[in-house]
Amino acid sequence: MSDAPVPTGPFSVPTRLDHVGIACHDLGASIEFYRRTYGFEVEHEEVNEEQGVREAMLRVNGTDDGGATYLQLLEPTREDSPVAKFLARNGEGVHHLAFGTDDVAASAAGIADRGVRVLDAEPRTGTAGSKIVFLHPKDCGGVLTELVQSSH
Ligand code: V0V
Ligand code: CO
Repeated sequence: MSDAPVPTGPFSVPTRLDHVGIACHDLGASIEFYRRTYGFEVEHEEVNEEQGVREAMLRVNGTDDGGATYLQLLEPTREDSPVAKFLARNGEGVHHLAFGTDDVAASAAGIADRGVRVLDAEPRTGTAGSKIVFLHPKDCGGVLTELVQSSH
């Protein structure tokens, strides 16, 4: 066991699992799989040109901070995008985890202080106007990790 303190503050710690990002070749087919198999419905769909994805958010459950937990289905819009690269290497599957926080910049700064590389110097625009940053998977046990602050 490490002697390092468990982070409880003063930085803004993530409070929930916001979404699991899943890379797929065909967004429509993937949406249909989750609808048919589990009954999950699309709450929001958009194209994010900066990230090179067409994506759908499927609500799984609400959370006690008033947020929710989603599956985020991701289809690449261009060959040089992170999701296209991931699909070429691994095929379809889990691409990232996203933790929800009330203050993404403060959370990222606190996590950077703990020696984890934050890939975005400034938060970028995520789904439905949210603010997002990514943490390097090599510093997170092989898990590409996102921090997200929702717009509402
Ligand atoms: C790459 N690697 C991963 C990974 N992608 N490991 C775990 N999970 C992933 N998803 C590993 C890869 O196997 C290599 O390991 C190493 O990282 C370098 O990967 P690379 O693809 O060759 O190189 P990079 O450095 O060009 O790209 C990797 C990173 C990139 C993670 C830096 O994908 C990135 O910046 N991702 C953040 C943006 C993103 O993913 N956007 C799409 C979701 P070895 O072979 O060296 O061991 S957009 C989204 O979620 C939105 C909009 C939202 O939530 O609202
Ligand atoms: Co995401």
